[in-house]
Amino acid sequence: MALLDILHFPDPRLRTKAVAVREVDSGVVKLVDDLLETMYDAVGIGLAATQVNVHRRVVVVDVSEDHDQPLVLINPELIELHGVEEMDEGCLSVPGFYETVSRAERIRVRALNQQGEVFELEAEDLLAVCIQHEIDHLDGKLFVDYISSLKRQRIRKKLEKLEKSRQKK
Ligand code: K1U
Ligand code: ZN
Repeated sequence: MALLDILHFPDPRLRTKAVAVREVDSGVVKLVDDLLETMYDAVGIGLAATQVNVHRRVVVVDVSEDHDQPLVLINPELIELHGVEEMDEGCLSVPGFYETVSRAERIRVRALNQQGEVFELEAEDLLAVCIQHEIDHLDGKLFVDYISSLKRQRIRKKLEKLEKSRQKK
């Protein structure tokens, strides 16, 4: 397993649309393991392959308190959306910023698991929000796209400044 570098907003690579996985081969299994290791190390509840500059439709999620219930979604598709819920979201690619976003409160998602088998899952609340957030990453979308352009610009400037000061070190 390996720890992968997470891209930060406004890196344009985060805007890449990921391509579907054709076969869950050993490369995809390794990617899943590396995503899980990277997500747990960064203390996140989700991570999409896009965030580590791999443009394949693979995400991992774990919203359990003990970080022991990993969920792997390969080629995830939202097949049902119900209700609306507002929740504060963060993102490992937008470190240090949290904003309120409106999303579906309950969803049904279809995906492949790490064994390449199709499954469907119903989710609500934080799990539903997290899955929608991760699928957005695969489509090159970030939670900051749902907030005002003024707020987004402020976040962009702060993260650019931080990145410049990191590069000087
Ligand atoms: O995609 C990511 O960058 C992961 C992101 C997922 C997410 C968080 C909150 C709402 C929707 C999606 C994170 O995990 S950021 C870290 C974070 O917000 C968090 C960490 C532990 C518990 C609760 C939230
Ligand atoms: Zn994110």
